[in-house]
Amino acid sequence: MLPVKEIQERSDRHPKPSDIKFQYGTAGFRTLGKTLDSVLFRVGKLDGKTIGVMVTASHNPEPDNGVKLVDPRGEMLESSWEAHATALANAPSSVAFVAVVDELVRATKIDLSIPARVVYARDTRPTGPQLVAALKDGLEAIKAEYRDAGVTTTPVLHYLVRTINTKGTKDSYGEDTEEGYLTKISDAFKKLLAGKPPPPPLLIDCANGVGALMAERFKAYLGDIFAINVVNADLHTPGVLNNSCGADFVKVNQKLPPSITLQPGQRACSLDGDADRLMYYYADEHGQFHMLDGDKITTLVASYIVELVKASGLDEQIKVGVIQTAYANGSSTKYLSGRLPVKCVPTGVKHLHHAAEQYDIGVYFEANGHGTALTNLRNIIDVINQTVGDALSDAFLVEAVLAHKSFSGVEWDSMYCDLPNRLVKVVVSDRNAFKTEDAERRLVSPLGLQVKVDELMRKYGGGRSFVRPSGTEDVVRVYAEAATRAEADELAFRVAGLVY
Ligand code: NG1
Ligand code: ZN
Repeated sequence: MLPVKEIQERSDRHPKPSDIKFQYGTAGFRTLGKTLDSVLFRVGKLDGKTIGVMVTASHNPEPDNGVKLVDPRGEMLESSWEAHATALANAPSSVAFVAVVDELVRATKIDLSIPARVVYARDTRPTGPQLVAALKDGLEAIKAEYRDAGVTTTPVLHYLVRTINTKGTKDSYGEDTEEGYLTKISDAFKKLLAGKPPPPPLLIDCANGVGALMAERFKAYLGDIFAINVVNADLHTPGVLNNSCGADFVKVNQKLPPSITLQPGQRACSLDGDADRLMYYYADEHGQFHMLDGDKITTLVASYIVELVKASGLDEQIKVGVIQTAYANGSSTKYLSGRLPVKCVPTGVKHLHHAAEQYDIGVYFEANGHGTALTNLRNIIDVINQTVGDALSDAFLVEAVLAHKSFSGVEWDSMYCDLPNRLVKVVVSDRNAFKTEDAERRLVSPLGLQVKVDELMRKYGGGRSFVRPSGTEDVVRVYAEAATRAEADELAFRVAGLVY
């Protein structure tokens, strides 16, 4: 039996704002932190296994907040659950909410005698504690068992969900603690590096977010094999989170955060606000900044894995593949396509992850640095968080591969030359009017718009552009790349002009 009265009473304490319709987007529910209280109350899923709830808005500004739901394997929520979560979040009243819960229990044959189990965490946003309190209230209403993982990174939460669910089984993934996470990743990194000269010290920009806590803690586990220098680690000054620093700032502005100075030849990286995105860069001998984004990481890692597989004579047995989205730089797709299978899927880790599972080793990084490699090769498997993109473990993997290949940033960067590109946001009255096909590379609605985009593209030799609605912000995104910086900018702004 559902504890109807209890759920209804508690739900009344977290009313849904009547003017808002919540959408489960690319990576969960995301909006201004203060409007999300009712969503948090409502997301606690009813099931026997432990699921994760991460309260974060990732790379978005500090006043925003959101929820990412983590399935029992530690991966992103299965898409069939998104519809349920959306219905729960949008029920207009507590009575309607109970009805939706009731329907859900029936439709998914949930056994109410088994308590729901949830582990949750939050990043450092000021609205986090209030949202976690609403979540806790929701979990108590359905008599769930819960564990508060405190303030930690998204990848740590994914790790905890996976380890809790596999504890004591043959699939055990490690100790279900932060220490377990730190030990697993640092031990594997040390094994991967064995016999190689230690990498140069790495500067890590933590976006003034929760990644700083984990980066600091790694120091004690890495000993003297790898020195990390943590910067942008201010977790107290209001307004600094993701502000003029972090992975998204670097990717969008294609420049160094103003707070960082690099010596010629120095390599560094930036995380986002919940430490699941990674952006690398280096200064050349003239001190000039060069960005090494998710596509460059894919290329480095995938090529290295292909070499390993070939060297061990297993290329017939082990299928290696790369998954990209439409945002991957055209040069990276060209470079990779000549060497291994490359697939394009819609934006969002859930699509990438699923496609990567079709290979023995599947590598995916979104251009913005969100990604991982799914593999069965020991050591690599352990240094990479297998459940989700993990900026810190990805950085260790990059360093290990660079050490094996004796590459500096320059050699890595020269694997291919990025096509100049531009990403712009367009605010429209209704982003849901924009529908796409072909892994988001073409518009099917509004009717006739794609024809106009095609016409424009033809004017730019080697130009490519596409339009899609964002799943995390109330905007439409326009991407363009072309042979020169000026052409890429012009194409992007002309296509954006069509979208208004
Ligand atoms: P949307 O807002 O759907 O474009 C953005 C990123 C995704 C992904 C999600 C989740 C771009 C162009 N889009 O999605 O790649 O990382 O956020 O955080 O970078
Ligand atoms: Zn993130």
